[in-house]
Amino acid sequence: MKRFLYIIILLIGFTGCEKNPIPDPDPDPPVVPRDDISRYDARAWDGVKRGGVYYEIFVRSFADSNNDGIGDIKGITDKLDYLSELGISGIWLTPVHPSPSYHGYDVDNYKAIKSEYGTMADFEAMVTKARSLGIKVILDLVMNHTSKFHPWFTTSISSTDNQYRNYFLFAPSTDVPGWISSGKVPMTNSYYSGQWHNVPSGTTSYKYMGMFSDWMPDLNYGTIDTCQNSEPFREMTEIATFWIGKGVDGFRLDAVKHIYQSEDSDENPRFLEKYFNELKKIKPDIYMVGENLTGDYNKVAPYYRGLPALFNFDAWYKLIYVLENSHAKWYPKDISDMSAKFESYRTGAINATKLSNHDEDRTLSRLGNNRDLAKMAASILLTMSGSPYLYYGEEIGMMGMKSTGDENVREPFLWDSSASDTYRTKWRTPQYSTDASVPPLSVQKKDLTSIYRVYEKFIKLRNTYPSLASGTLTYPSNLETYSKNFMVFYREVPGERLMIIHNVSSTTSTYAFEHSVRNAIADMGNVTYTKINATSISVTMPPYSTIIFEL
Ligand SMILES: [Ca+2]
Ligand SMILES: [Ca+2]
Repeated sequence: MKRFLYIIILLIGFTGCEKNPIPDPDPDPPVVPRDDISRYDARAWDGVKRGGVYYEIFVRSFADSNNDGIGDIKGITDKLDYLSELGISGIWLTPVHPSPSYHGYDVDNYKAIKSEYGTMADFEAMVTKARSLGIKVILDLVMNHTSKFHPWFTTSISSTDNQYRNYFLFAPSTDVPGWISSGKVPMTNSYYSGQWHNVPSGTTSYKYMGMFSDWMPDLNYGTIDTCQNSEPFREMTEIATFWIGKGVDGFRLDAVKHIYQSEDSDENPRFLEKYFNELKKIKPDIYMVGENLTGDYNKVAPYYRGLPALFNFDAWYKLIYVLENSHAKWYPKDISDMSAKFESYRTGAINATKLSNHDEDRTLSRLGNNRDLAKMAASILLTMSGSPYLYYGEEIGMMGMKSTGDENVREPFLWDSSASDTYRTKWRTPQYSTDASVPPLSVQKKDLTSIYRVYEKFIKLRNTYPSLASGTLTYPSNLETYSKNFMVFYREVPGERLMIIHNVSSTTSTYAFEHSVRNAIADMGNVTYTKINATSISVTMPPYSTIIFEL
């Protein structure tokens, strides 16, 4: 840490009329393309996908291979080359199973592919190609509930003594609270009337529990001490084993804080621990990332007892604050504190960072359609520690707000201009991401100033430099002396140490410090720097810019 103390911070608002106190031998640097990665000497990427960047695919909206308007598995297969070139290490597919809903988070059959999405053979071919490209595949596993059309449920309601009755939670309509308070309903310790629904046929004098809605009956894993012996637990183990047999690398577990009713008790972490350990017997390197949707990382931390990775919604909410308020300097400390807390529950805890996902407003929309902020968000996400997840379409700045429906943040990916876009899905007419509002991927690939080029650049850097991919995160010890606009941190593995500086503000500033740097390896936003002497340097950072130095 001692080295940090040598940094002398001279953060001076530099608006053109103030004098830069540091002699600048090159006051008029040549104009270069704003996002030209070749300006600085980054190493060439060797093609190894070490960056650990995952890409969430909302299957229905991603790529349509057979022109029926609906995204499908073969469409994903056809676009794996694109994802590979982008440097994606793994893909997370939203549910691919038969389901009555367009989103699939209510499953009718966990061991099949929805016919609209293709066949099991299509799936196997997709996995084979992904593996050949070094891309991992994880599936969404919805363990809290099934669809109300799942045969387990339709059979369970038929009588009180059938073999599936205990798969779900029932109580007599006249006395649901009484049954809960007397402990006759496992997993549940309090009564919320909106979560109990009339059984539609058969045992109609009963109600069943459905946390989210009557379409999604909650599965019954029994008491936490015996859950591993329950039939649903055995079924879910068998289901995961089935997909592992198809070559998948792991699972994204939906709604893990709702499996047992109390989000804050140790029941869900204990349940997940049992489930994860059971599957490790089948696949020792199995990967699982859980969704515990909360704005408080302290509530997520205990879930690392059960799972190796959990999504960090709090990190995204804090980053929004950073970007909207140009208050950046503490963010590396926030992330470092979060990681330390997670590590206290699990050695090697994976901090699954993200911007928006399929349940949230799109990043660009959330940031007021400010493209500079969207680029800055990408640059910070992809240089920070953690295991970043990208939601499909973020890399081209797709837009969408949930206020009039979740579908608005799940719109068709724009591959090409509409006349020549053979893969564009058409199941829904987009409200936000239209030809008029979002340049398609084919256009953005050729545009040095596009949002896409920022994603491409920083994913490539993350794949090239092990320190960016998985290095330790540290930050200067004297953060209080820094301008709030700047985010400065270090990423390090043995033999490689990088210093990353982000200017999260609309003002050009000159950053002067005493530090020996070997060279700059990349920037965003036309950052220039001058070596004053062997141990000091001056950096001029335009608004919303980034520079990475090798130390
Ligand atoms: Ca299709
Ligand atoms: Ca539940």
